[in-house]
Amino acid sequence: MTIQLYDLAAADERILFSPFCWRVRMALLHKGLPFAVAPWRFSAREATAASGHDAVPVLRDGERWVGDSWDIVTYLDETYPARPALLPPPSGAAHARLVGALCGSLVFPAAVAIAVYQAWRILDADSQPYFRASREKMFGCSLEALHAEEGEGRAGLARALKPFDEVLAVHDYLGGAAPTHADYMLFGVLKWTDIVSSYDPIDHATPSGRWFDRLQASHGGYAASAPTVRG
Ligand SMILES: N[C@@H](CCC(=O)N[C@@H](CS)C(=O)NCC(=O)O)C(=O)O
Repeated sequence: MTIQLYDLAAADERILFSPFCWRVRMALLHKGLPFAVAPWRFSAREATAASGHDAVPVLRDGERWVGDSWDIVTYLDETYPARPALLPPPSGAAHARLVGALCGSLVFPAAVAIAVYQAWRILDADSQPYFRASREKMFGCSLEALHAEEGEGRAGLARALKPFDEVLAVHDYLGGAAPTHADYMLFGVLKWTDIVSSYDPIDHATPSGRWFDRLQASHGGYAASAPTVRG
């Protein structure tokens, strides 16, 4: 049975934008595992109720449900060891966790200013009140107050990506010559901003911008061809 990936959808169900789901989507492509995407909404969670998880991504592989993007990635490496490793031993897991931690302290705060208000705008009407209330509680301010206009949004993201620019000026990928899950940890966050933002948030002339474009083009241009609010 094909793996099912339950993935957060906008009102337009072709627009799938969750940073955590993008991490998993790139991981599935990396493993070369066929999968089908099942659109999921905050207002309609029944499809994953049996999984015991109240957030996406959730993966269904045969009879097995797996939730949480990190747990899914470790599951994929454990279950499909003959396919390319996402967290290659001995250091792959620690390396990807380090990138995840840098995302948490640097990149997510910059991305939140670009993406959270703009994500609310594209949700289905039934999901919007929940999303607004939960995120305003999480961030302690209105979605509008959180939002950065284009100049400020792009500058904030560029600043957050400086440490990655230093690495990616020398190495094609955070994994070195080829991507690992360390790359997808960062890519997921940037892809979220790329999909929901009315302006292109990424400076494509920087090392991290060129790296983003390389990953966009990978797997037959899979990520590059994903619909965004800009088309
Ligand atoms: N730590 C989780 C976070 C997943 C997460 O927060 N997903 C969001 C969508 S981007 C969600 O489904 N939230 C459910 C909610 O807010 O009720 C992971 O890495 O998978």
